[in-house]
Amino acid sequence: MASVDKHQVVKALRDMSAYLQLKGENAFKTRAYDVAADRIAGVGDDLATLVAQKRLTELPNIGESIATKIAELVTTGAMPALDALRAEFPPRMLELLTIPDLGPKKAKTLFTELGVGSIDDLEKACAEHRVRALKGFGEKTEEKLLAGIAVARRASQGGARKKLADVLPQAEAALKWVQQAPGVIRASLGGSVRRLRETVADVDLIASAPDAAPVFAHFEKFPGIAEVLGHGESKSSVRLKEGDLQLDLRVLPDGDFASALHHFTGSKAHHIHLRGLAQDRGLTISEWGVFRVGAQPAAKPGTAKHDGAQEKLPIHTEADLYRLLGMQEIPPELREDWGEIEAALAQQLPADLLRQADVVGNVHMHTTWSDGRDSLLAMVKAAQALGMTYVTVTEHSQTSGYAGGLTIDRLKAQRDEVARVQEQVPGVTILHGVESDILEDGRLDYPDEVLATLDVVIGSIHQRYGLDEAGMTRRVLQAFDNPFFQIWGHPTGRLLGKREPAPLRMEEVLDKAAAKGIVLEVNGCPERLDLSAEHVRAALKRGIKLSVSTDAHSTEELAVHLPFAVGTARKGWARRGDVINTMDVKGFRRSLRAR
Ligand code: DGT
Ligand code: CA
Ligand code: ZN
Repeated sequence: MASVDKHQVVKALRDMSAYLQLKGENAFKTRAYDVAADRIAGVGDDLATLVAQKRLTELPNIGESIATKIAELVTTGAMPALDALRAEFPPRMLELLTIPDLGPKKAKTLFTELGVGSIDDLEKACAEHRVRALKGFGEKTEEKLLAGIAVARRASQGGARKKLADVLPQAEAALKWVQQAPGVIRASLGGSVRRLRETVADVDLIASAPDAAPVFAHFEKFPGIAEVLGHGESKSSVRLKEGDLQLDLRVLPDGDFASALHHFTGSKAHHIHLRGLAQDRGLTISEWGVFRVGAQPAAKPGTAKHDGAQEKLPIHTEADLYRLLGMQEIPPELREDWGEIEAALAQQLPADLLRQADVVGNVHMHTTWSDGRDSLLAMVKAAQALGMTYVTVTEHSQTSGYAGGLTIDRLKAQRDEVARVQEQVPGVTILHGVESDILEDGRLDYPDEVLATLDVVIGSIHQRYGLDEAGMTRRVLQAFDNPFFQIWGHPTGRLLGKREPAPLRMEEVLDKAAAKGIVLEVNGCPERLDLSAEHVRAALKRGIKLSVSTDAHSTEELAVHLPFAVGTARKGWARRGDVINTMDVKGFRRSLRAR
């Protein structure tokens, strides 16, 4: 029997669907393959056994025809129907479908009209302006495709990095599981997840126990594991079914825990810088611990691993390690070599880095008045349950008709609802605001006399993302001139893995925001995380104030989004005093630009 694993079967079924779509087959037929792929991906039993016992069709959504093809692949290593389809197109045809916004119909046209059969071909065709000449395509499409190519390339190079929010729940569940393993003394997440990077490649876990074997045995029974990828003396790697996520667990004696945790937390750049400093002090830091370099390098046998290093120094906590180097302990989120090492040496790390408990006001939320899922009353009560003392209700504005944006009359009518709910929930101050579109010419979406009636005005871009850098920059600068513009919502408009940040001359825009007293939002919606941590840093250097916003469209999102806003702000070095919704409602209102 050919050794074909479930993964290959799933991929073959997905490819079948993609090729059939390229050929213009009807949606029922192509969807059947996708549904089958999902089904196979979730099968717990051994596929070869299912095939041998001819029980594939017992699975829901798997019919005779698809079952036969799967059986062929599993038993012979080939799926003739797929090979036939593949032969009709250039070998790299399917990579075109990894470009955002490029569906099978358009890909087919590009192929038949221009002979485009790969991402490289498409790039060339765009550069030579051959794409815009096609019917249904244009100059804008060409630009979009070029941007999409960049996204697709980055995704494939990074092995498709995953959004932090998609990974964190699984990572935390795995950590809990490991903590329950026999003999475990300490356990922690490490790597990019612990550093709260916005995207991550995999999950690193570190645990200490007197004996690693029983910990690994327990770990490898974690529900949801698709396969064990590898298993060594101190490391086990598994792949989860959900999201194809890889988990790496390291288990060490407790004496090595802190230095290993430090090592596997990273970042690489932080380590490299730190190791240079250590060397100057006669120390070496490695995966194995911290060592004082001896007078006679590499003299003793059995120490070859740490060339010339002899005395192993006791490190019980990460703070011990930093103390040895004469530094403040650096919080994991800051370990990117963005200047944190210099600051820690000078004892000048931000002392009051923002914490979630500091946040007392919920900024930016939507209710059933626009595209939110829950009523104002439900949202306010939920915010109160989370410890908020005030909220800003900020629906979409009239231009965003697709999102239930409010006409002037509806906006006025909402005042009554705000007053009613305020009576019902006196403990939470409700500020009535709006999330106004920034129109293409930089105007806001309501006349000044309407904006003047509101407590809070957030300005956001929701449409016309196609402007070039000059146009987009002009648009935002213009908007800042409106005296009613107070908070800049999800500033770059990026959607992780889907839409690039709007092209902006950010330095110039931040300078003007600082001069005008505009507050910048750190939007905690997991697809956005906008501002990014890097931009938070750049804004803070100019003295700009921030709002950590939930942009919640439901009561659940109030709770789920806040930690991501806080984490992103922290990663950008935001202190409590930099964030206006850590203040009480009076302080919050005073921090908004006066008009
Ligand atoms: P990721 O997985 O790409 O989202 O990012 P990380 O930072 O989690 O990277 P990963 O999983 O490859 O490795 C975890 C940590 O282990 C990393 O942050 C630092 C440490 N590490 C791994 N490889 C190296 C290396 O070659 N040199 C040094 N100094 N540290 C390394
Ligand atoms: Ca990692
Ligand atoms: Zn918005």
